[in-house]
Amino acid sequence: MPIYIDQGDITQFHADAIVNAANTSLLGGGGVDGAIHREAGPELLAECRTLGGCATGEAKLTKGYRLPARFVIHTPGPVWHGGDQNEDALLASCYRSSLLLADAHGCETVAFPSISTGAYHFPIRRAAPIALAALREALDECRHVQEVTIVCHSEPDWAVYDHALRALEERG
Ligand code: AR6
Repeated sequence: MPIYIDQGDITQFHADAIVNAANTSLLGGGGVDGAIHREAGPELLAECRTLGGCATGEAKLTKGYRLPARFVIHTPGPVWHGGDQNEDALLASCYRSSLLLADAHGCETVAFPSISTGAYHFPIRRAAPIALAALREALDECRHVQEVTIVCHSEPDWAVYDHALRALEERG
């Protein structure tokens, strides 16, 4: 399965597209969103201002400006409200929408952060298998994407995704 788990700073990752765990305004914020805007430079915010925001679970694409990545795909993840507010389906939709949008722009390599598991408090042990299953399913529909990497910021987060990937591979 062409899905890999890495640890580091996604802003430094060399891929055709990196995904941003954004908010619905698409006008920047903290966490990985703040880091991506800082590294990309002010042109990124200028382009984001033209997009008119984005619904939770959907995705919009911009250029990557000063980032190594050619494109940034912005997707607002669900805020965790306890699990009965459609959070699982919305999270899966973030991964699916982002991957299909990257594919529609001819991307071969795409990197994701762990969407919603920071400021939005989605429990990471629940998020990881949802993310991986959604990516695996969407990969079947891709014409261009050949490699997807989830770039975890911390070692404990990396371990959660690595474990979830092994479990998915073992189940086949
Ligand atoms: N590279 C990779 N992962 C990172 C990086 C980085 N440079 N920095 C943080 N992370 P969060 P959310 C990880 O809070 O939960 C923003 O203000 C972080 O450790 O960035 O979807 C937006 O504007 C965590 O595992 O995103 C929204 O308002 C993961 O990225 C809100 O936060 C996601 O944490 C979105 O919250």
